[in-house]
Amino acid sequence: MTTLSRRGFIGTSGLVVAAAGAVSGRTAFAAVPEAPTMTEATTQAPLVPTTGPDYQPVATLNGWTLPWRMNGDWKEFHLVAEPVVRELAPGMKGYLWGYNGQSPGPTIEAVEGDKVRIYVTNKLPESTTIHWHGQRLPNGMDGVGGLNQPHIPPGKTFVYEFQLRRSGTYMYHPHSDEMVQMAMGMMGFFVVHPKDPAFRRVDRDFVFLLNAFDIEPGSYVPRVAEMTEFNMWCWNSRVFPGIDPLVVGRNDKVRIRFGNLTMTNHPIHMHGYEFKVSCTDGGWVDPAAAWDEVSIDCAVGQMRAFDFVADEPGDWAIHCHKSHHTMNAMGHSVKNYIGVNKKDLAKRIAKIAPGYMPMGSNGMGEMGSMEMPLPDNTLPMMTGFAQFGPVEMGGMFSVVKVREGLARNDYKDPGWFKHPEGTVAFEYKGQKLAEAPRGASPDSGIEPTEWRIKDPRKPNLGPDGKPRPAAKNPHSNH
Ligand SMILES: [Cu+2]
Repeated sequence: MTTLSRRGFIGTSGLVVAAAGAVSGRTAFAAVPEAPTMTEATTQAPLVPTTGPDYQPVATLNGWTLPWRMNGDWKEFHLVAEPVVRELAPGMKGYLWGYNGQSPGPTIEAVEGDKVRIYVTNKLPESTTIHWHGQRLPNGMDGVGGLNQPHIPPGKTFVYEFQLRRSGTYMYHPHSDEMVQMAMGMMGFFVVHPKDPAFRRVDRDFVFLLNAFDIEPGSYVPRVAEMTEFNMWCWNSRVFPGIDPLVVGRNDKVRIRFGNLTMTNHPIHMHGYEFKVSCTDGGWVDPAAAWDEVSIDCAVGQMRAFDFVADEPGDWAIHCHKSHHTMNAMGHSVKNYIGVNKKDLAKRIAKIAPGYMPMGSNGMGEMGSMEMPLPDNTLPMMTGFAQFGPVEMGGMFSVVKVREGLARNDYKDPGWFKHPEGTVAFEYKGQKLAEAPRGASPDSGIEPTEWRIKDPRKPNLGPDGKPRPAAKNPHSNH
């Protein structure tokens, strides 16, 4: 009997099983298990186990878990390395390389002690391999092309077989033309659940990989030789506002796991809570050895998992604390014009370049609320809207949404947090303030930025939820 474990996908639409005949109508096994493919870039329902030991399945941010079949006592998976089109956020697609239709590839989930057989079919135009980062396994299964095995030529299928000796947090990626293949998006998460279902168990378990691309505005293919100047800082090949929220129930025990396959470190910071690092790619952290943090740095090639109890409801930001990593495409040659009055200059430039608009005299926040003309297939440097206005972010940024009364395994976006009355920062409207005595500050003669909210996808609402009056066009200042 072929049993394809995909009960968790009921109600989701993106899973495509190419060879449906392999599931029904045949009594004998197809030689190679089918290789499902995913068409959606949104977070798919976790894959609840139907056989073997119980575990809380992980939720892959903007990703999915690879279905498997049992063949005797082997758990069989099939990965296909292939070119893919990945939506980084609405409005931008990348022509990447990945596995089974997406970059990153699907998450592999299994249980400590499982014997896994992983078929890898190469549909790339060049050779590849897969390295199982962090796993204890026979040396010949470690996936370094040339060192541990021949490279897998285009069109061929190789088989990896090993027993999962340790539970924990792992990933997979090529060890063959590595620089190009990882810069093109080839990677995936690999979670091994403990044999004892109670060991370090949580209610919600999120996983994602930190990855980065350099895709010139208006183009689709990453520049693979880049070392430092990336312009798309991603979680699972997505950038804000394309990264789904991490939805959790109040008082849930929550784990967030990530691995870094970029060229630099990322201090991941979560608002609202302190947490403890519970696991690395080297294994579980003894609870007695963990201390409270609100940021944890993840170096290149490392993985970290942290745990917390979600006892504070709200919309809590989670992001990389390098501020350039919470931006989308930006020119690094941008000058700092803070304090520079460009009004007269603007008038003169506008005579020869109609529509010229000076930027940056009051900081760059105004860019977060403007609808700027952009080349095709790129994203604004800072963007995204929430209930109080523009979020002025991009890149590695999302929101942990903690809500009362969510059903177990309900990951639907609950919308914005309804703040209890009197718990939101507010404008002082009392007695007019006396001029505070202070030293003279330099006067640039510049008026404060005119506040303007515009999101082509959403109605223009104020904090009271009512439509805002039309704002004066800031482009008409020439
Ligand atoms: Cu970062």
